[in-house]
Amino acid sequence: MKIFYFCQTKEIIINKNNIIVDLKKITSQFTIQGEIAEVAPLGTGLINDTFRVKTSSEKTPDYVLQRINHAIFQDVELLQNNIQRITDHIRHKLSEKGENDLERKTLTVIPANDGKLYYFDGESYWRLTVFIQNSQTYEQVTPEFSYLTGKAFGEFQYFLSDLPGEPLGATIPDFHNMIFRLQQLQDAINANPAGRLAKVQPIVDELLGRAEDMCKAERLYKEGKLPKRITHCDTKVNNMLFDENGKFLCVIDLDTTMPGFVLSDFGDFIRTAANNGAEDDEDLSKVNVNMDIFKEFSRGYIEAARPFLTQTEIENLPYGAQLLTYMQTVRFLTDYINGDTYYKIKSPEHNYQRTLAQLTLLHSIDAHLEEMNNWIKQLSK
Ligand code: GN1
Ligand code: MG
Repeated sequence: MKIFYFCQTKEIIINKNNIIVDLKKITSQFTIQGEIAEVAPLGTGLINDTFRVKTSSEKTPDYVLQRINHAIFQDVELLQNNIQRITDHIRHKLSEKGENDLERKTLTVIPANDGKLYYFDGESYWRLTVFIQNSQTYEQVTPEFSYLTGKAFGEFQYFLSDLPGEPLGATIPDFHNMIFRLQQLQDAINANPAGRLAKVQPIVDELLGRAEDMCKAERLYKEGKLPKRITHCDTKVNNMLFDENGKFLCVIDLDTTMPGFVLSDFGDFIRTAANNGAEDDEDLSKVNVNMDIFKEFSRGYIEAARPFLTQTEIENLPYGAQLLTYMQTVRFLTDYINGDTYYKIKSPEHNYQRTLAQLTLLHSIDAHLEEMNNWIKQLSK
């Protein structure tokens, strides 16, 4: 869902129905400490709208205010309950482990004044978390920190492997189901609502030609050979916080943490962090896989996740990198054919550019697949 908003001042936004939203007023609907000094846009997410709320004293925390994209996350109650359960459980696990920087190692959800985990202003759903002090996000990570990031991701999945209570509900049904994503592409092709199909026909043909191979994970699942576990499902490198020295702090953007394949998390990290170019790079010559990052990340990940991973999961990790890059290509292309109805775009051809960049990365992963498989084989000995 494309959201038409722009910042008029730092605190006021005009939303798609031309209604003025006062972000300070929205923030005051939550049980915050201190006086609100300023609200300003934060981050580069493609789905929700995110703001940093600064408070006037050093003694009170800053906050992260988000307008939840309700067209995409239709069950906000389920979404917010999931996040609360996940963060509570991770906090419990970290304290069991003797971790002392707990406030910076997991998100803290701030309830609204009525006790709910979100606030509904009559049109939009909002939520608030504590801004993690001295934290930063990166669009890329060095090989040195990839090892630690891999370990942290393995640990994230490990921590959540014994989440008590009901299984987590799916916040977006079929989110990483390749069969479903291909069906969406097929629907877009059939409807061709923006008249863009002819331009992308060669890409469509190439992607559809690989469809059967790319549905292998779903087949393995149906045959009982690949389990579903709780996975993050959006392990872009910019969904992680690092401290002032570049060391991993915690995983953020927990909206899509739900049952899925570990291949998704491994693959999406490689897709975003081990790309020498950007996700939407205009200069395709920069887009290729960084094998140092791949190697170090997998070393860390397998070290932490080995206790619970099956042989099939380990063997298919490089396939996961291919699959998630293919899936993202399909998703950007589908949105382009549909006339840009899902992802925020910065220019009319942005989804086309993203499609080309992801397809280029996919070709680079294809070319390195054997090397990746050999590396994983060696690590799992
Ligand atoms: C979206 O929230 P954000 O911008 O990190 C998307 C992911 C895609 C990603 C592509 C709910 O993530 O699935 O991989 O963009 N999230 C949703 O950059 O669709
Ligand atoms: Mg994000």
